[in-house]
Amino acid sequence: MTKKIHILNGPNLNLLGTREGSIYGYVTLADIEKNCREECARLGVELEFAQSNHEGELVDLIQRAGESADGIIINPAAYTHTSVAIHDAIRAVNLPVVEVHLSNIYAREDFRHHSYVSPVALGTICGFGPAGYILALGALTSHLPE
Ligand code: CA2
Repeated sequence: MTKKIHILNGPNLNLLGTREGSIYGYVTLADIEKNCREECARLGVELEFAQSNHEGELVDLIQRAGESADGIIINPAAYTHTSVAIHDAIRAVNLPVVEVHLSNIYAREDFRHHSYVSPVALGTICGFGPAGYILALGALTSHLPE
């Protein structure tokens, strides 16, 4: 059966490409989605792509992925550093999760150095900009059983 991956994006990532270009670059979230769709077609996997500014909605999206997806890629954005709810939701769904950050969170402010998601993730990719999503797709699909 065709594998299905959900890519979830947290708060303010809808603003990508419109401001803070010196930190996050000039690529929009729509550009990232397009690149991910092309990569998924190449890899032969189905993709659902979503963004929310709301913690509870991200929890709902993780639970929904738990019902139908084979794996999750998530950029939890600021909730990375604050959300026990997202940590618990990832634990509960028992799916492989790859955490992605555009920036290198360890080269930034101290408050970004801790992630509530990393301990429940298969792995984390950070600092490679939008290419991180493509790297995560490769890492996750190669981890999924045939
Ligand atoms: O580097 C990443 O991908 C982050 O997850 C981005 C989050 C930040 O809180 C994390 O520490 C690292 C912020 C996303 C906000 O994106 C914006 C984009 C354009 C303008 C303003 C914010």
